[in-house]
Amino acid sequence: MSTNPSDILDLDALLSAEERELRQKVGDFTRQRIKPDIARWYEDAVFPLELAPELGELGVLGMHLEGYGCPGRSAVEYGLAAMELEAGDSGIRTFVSVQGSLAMTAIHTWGSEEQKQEWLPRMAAGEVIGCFALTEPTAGSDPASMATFAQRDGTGDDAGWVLNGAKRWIGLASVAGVMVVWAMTDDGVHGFLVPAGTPGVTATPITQKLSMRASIQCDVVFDDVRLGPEALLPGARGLRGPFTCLNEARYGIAWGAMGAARDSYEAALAYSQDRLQFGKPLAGYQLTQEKLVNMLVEIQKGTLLALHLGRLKDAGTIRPEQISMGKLNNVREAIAVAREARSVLGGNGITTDYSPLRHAANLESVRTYEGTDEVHTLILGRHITGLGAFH
Ligand code: TGC
Repeated sequence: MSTNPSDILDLDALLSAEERELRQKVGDFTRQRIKPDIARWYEDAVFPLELAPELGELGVLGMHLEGYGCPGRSAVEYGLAAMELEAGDSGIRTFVSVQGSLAMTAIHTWGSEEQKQEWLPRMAAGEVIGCFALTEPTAGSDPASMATFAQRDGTGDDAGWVLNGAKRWIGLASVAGVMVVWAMTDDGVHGFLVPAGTPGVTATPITQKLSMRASIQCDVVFDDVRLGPEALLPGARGLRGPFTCLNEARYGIAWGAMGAARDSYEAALAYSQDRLQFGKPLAGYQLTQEKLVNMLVEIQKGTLLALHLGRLKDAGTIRPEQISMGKLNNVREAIAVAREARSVLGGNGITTDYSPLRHAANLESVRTYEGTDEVHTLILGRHITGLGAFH
């Protein structure tokens, strides 16, 4: 039986010794390398770039991918790592997701042998940062309406491409060594690898953010960007290309959100046991206990859901609507937990001395990217009714 009184369902017993060891290792990293500085990074709106090679060393970049220097760990281990990192901050887990689940997965799944050899080992080591450019200023939930266009630059097999358009909210774009860019062509949507420094590409960080401040999201413009034929991801055709990568990232979020929720709960529990009001600890009041219990119930249920999805993923049977349920539920509940935790902290909860309001603000982004609550609701609605209600 778990010795942790907050593990009421004894979820620890559902993990193997190897999984618990991985969780401990990534949790230690979060406690030693993220938590001591995260408030300052958040206030200063700084993404700690120096963590990239350390995260590579930790083995969490492209950790579920096989070969090419990638760690080849299980889906459950990847999920546990996402949960531990997001207990530090959603911005750090987002970096790991964009790098591994999106950019590296795109290259691993759809790239040529040369593209995999060129980029994946250095990305797994955190020496090269990748980004994933799908969303546009006017195409968020509806990527099929993207306007970014890649035109053939000549004819024949050695013809390259000319890329024009704009992308928005692209994580890590201004520090990326390689961009995975999804663009419309005369033959439908295709993916392209655009190395840093390619003429005609500009990436500008979006600075007016009240969420994800220890992270970078950019506007990216492609102005007559000339690419060779080798830039094309040969395996990807149509929106199935990017959506396959989004499945990976959405899965990781279902776990990660529970890390932010757990950290918020733990902050509220500790504070309530310490803080005296009207002569006794806050934790001794019925209203506080109800809040703590409600938080814990959702965290345990959400973690169990994430673990179930992980086991399905490792068995190779997971379906997109199952991932949608995990992402929708766990982010929605994590925000509620973080906000409730903030209320236990009273006025002190609005400072960066405590994590819950920072987590709640971050989770506003998490519930918006990789498919909004509304998109995942409608994916589930279509699944149960057979009727698409997107438009
Ligand atoms: P539909 O047009 O029917 O399908 C297009 C093609 O895609 C396939 N497909 C999937 N394949 C794999 N996994 C999935 N989950 C898939 N969903 C669809 C589908 O089979 C079809 O393939 P094919 O070969 O027949 O052409 O599209 P739909 O009606 O299923 O989708 C509608 C909707 C609204 C659900 C979809 O457009 C959607 O999911 N929209 C949300 C887009 C989204 O999540 N955007 C997030 C942007 S990326 C991001 O946020 C990264 S942020 C990280 C950072 O950079 O910081």
